[in-house]
Amino acid sequence: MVLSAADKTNVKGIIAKIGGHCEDYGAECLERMFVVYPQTKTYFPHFDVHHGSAQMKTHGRKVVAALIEAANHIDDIAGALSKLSDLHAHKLRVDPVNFKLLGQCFLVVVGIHHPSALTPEVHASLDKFLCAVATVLTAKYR
Ligand code: HEG
Repeated sequence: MVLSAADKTNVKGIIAKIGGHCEDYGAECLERMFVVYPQTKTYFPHFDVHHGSAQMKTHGRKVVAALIEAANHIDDIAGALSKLSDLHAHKLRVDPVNFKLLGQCFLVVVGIHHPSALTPEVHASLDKFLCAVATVLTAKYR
């Protein structure tokens, strides 16, 4: 997954709009993932997955904060998410297909809140970035 210079600029631009909304966007993204793809709930048996739950807000904020961290280190995503990569590979063992699902939900949330910013070009760059993050988080599985 090679991000061009234009991709990096696009990702940084759209991510800059998300910084102040980690919790809201994160919780919304998780809620969509659990409703649209209920199989993803199997990884969260210990969570209250209802709209507005404290766990959804806390976890949503963590996920979006990690995406911002990755965008801030876009030339070394593997380094920036190294610990998270260990966690997902060795402890959580989330099937890689689920990253695509979370990514789709994140794109929808960004599109709803920033419709004019999510041009087709920015959409494409953000999609590539989310794929790059997913690759990093599933890289240590074997
Ligand atoms: Mg993962 C924990 C980020 C995809 C299931 N995830 C975490 C944590 C972060 C994170 C920051 C907290 C780590 C910690 O407490 O130290 N996750 C993250 C990103 C992405 C992702 C950035 C993809 C973009 N995660 C993902 C997917 C699933 C999943 C697709 C399952 C469908 N994550 C998962 C679970 C936990 C984390 C079950 C532990 C939650 C908990 O018990 O608090």
